[in-house]
Amino acid sequence: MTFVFRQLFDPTSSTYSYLLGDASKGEALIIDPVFEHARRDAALLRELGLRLVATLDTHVHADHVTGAWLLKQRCGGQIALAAAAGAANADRLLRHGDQVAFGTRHLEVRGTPGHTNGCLTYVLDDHRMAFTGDALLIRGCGRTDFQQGSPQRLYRSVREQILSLPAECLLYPAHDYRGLTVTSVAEERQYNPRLGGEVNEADFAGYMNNLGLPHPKLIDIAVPANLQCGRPAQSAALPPEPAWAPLTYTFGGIWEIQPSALEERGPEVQIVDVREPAEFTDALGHIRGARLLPLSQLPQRLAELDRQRPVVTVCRSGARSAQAVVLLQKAGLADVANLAGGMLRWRAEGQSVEGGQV
Ligand SMILES: N[C@@H](CCC(=O)N[C@@H](CS)C(=O)NCC(=O)O)C(=O)O
Ligand SMILES: [Fe+2]
Repeated sequence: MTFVFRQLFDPTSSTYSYLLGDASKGEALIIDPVFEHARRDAALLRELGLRLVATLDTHVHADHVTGAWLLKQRCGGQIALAAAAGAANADRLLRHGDQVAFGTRHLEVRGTPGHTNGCLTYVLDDHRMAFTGDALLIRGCGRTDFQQGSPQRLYRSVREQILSLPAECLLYPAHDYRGLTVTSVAEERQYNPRLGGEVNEADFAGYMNNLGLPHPKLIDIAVPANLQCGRPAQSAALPPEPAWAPLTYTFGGIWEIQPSALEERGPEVQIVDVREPAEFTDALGHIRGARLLPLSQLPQRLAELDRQRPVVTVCRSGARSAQAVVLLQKAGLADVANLAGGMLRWRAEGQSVEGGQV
């Protein structure tokens, strides 16, 4: 068996990325990479001995930034997505009927607009697997209320291009919010409550026009970023990889550390909590050894930090502490990272605190 297949997950946006490879030729594609996971994905390619031929986005995502541009910088290969997506910085603009090769294998490109007008589904050459993006989700489908969405177009796309595949064809979506990982044409034909069974186009449109979902939290950042294929504005000066901890570079241009990685670092790291004094001792508590330095006082109190040791900034959700990272970087500190998700994620992951309530 020379076909390599890996399903990868981004817990922040519940996005799946997919690595497909032909080991006999050492070539791979990645579908829907996520910006913050470019390092993970590059490491996996290296470990599997695969060269990245291209990244393929299924559409211009509204909830996360694509890793296409960052992976190209790290691994080479082309950036590909739909011509109809209207994005800059792509190397290859795909249309219905195109093929994207990796080694001796290829994906067929099918236009499946409706969630956005640039949505594509990628079907493996033997029709055993298809990557549906948000056109078809497991027992669901992408919303149609922004980015030129249209329930009528989505209905036809799914019925004509996806549910027309062989019954046993496995369907891999761009997201699942409940922990399911894969479905099949047969299952979705029978059980998809929006698009399966006897549901007709008018039923579907009525359903979709009344979903009433809140907009994705990151839509105002993600859509413009993805229209650049994930190339940051400050891309000329991509920083070198810090060695002091396994950090993730965010599209906003700062380094983040996960709770478990911070816990492992121990006392060599200075933890700076930038919340207000009352928050430091409220129900969330604070991390053992953290020093309280409210964001508003940080510029005046820089001298209290040891410039020889790495600094991790913390707040409630990770937003104010991201500002603190920018401030400390501007002040010339070299090794600074933000605690991803702040105290909320720290607590959610079961890390211990001082002064809080269980
Ligand atoms: N809560 C999520 C948004 C979820 C969302 O709207 N997802 C889009 C795909 S980008 C969708 O089509 N969801 C369909 C559904 O949830 O039924 C966020 O804030 O990022
Ligand atoms: Fe989407």
